[in-house]
Amino acid sequence: MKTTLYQFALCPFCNKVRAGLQLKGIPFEEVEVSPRSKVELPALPEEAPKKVPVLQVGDTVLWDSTQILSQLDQAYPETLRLTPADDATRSRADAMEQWVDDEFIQSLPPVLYGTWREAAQASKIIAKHSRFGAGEGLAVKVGGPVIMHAVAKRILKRNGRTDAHAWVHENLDYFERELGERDFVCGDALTVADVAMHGALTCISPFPIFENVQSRPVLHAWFERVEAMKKSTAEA
Ligand SMILES: N[C@@H](CCC(=O)N[C@@H](CS)C(=O)NCC(=O)O)C(=O)O
Repeated sequence: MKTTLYQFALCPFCNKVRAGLQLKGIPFEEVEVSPRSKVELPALPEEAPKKVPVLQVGDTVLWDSTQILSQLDQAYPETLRLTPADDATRSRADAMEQWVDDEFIQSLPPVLYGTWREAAQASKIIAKHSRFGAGEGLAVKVGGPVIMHAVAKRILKRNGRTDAHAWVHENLDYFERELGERDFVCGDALTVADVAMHGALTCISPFPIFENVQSRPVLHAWFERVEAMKKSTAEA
């Protein structure tokens, strides 16, 4: 069945779905969506927000990263299962996936573009990876830092935070504590919780903050473990 992922290259939710597809060994095509017009998106039902990721499997259009991952287990039952079968493990995996989506991903923009220097650097990285038209790309490089800086400040304020880096560090500490000495968040088997965190971290890998991930032995070892699984699925 032809499978197409409609995405923004640097969207954490899209990276989550991409990681899920790769870990399951499902071949797929990627379509980079224009951030403003989103003209590349297939026709969506009325109830679906005009957001990425969108996944088209044959004639079926799926949206929302969490929904997509759980539907993939049903659509491709013969591939690696990402949603645990037993209720207790399932609820832990779901809770951690939600923590990544609602808390961890929220804390990223302020470290990616909280200072003017970070915002200027981030806008160049974003313009390079995104499908902006020539004029739009230039506008992102020039005007982007101002908008990004304002967004970062607003997110910090809304969450009652003043120090963006301390917030992300607290979140990385929390994830490492939850991982403990396990190979994966829920134990020996990889679940949607690992896929969500791996996607979010892949998305920040082009940015300087990623050095903090690599300098944490526990987190780094876990990240590489998931990477290795992706590679071995691709080679199989
Ligand atoms: N809950 C959704 C969130 C998706 C989302 O917020 N996507 C953003 C990109 S990171 C988007 O498409 N934004 C474009 C817009 O809101 O116009 C999911 O998990 O897929």
